[in-house]
Amino acid sequence: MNDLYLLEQQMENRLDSYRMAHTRSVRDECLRLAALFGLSARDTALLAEAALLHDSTKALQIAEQATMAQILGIELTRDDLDSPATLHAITGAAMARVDFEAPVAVTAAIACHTTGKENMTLLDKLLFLADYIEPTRKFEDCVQVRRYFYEVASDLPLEKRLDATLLLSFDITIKGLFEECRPIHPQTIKSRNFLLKNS
Ligand code: DGI
Ligand code: FE
Ligand code: FE
Repeated sequence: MNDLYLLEQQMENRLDSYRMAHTRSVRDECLRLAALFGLSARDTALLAEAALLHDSTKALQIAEQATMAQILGIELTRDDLDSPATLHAITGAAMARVDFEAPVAVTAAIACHTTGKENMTLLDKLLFLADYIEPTRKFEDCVQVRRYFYEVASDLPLEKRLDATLLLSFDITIKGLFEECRPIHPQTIKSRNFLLKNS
């Protein structure tokens, strides 16, 4: 596990100020959620580490990310390449593993922070949610999901509240991509269907 203070400094050197502000805000949102869900000190630290590392490759060109994947022997599918906005989750997880020797719980959460996956762990879900609702995000979609989690669904049991919020976020993302005529990564659909069936 990385020292969180040192890791924050290292990310500061790699990210532009806009993405660093988002990254810090995801980390802070993760700490709030960790307290709400009663996470152990170790899980809280893992979640904070995932937050600091989650968008580390977001600024790289698609071609650079494809090359990075190739060098590391990671096979990108046609679907991954058709939805380039989702690539940074795959390459970010690889960067966390190779450059920072991050634990599996951290790399796994980073790998699914954009499309989700079936059977997400609590850490996966909390990073996903924090990334969507951190307070610097002002888009209407983010405002709606934040309001749902902290206000509309606040009386639901925690696990149910988390799953219902993730389901709403997938629906909103899918609807937005559809309306903008952009490809929808099949994993996003699978993640949404899994939650619909299992929550
Ligand atoms: O990296 P962030 O901006 O912090 O957030 P993110 O990792 O959730 O990425 C959001 C972007 O990813 C946004 O432009 C929408 C896009 N996205 C999410 N799911 C899909 C997707 N793009 C495609 N094409 N298909 C998806 O399923
Ligand atoms: Fe991201
Ligand atoms: Fe992010």
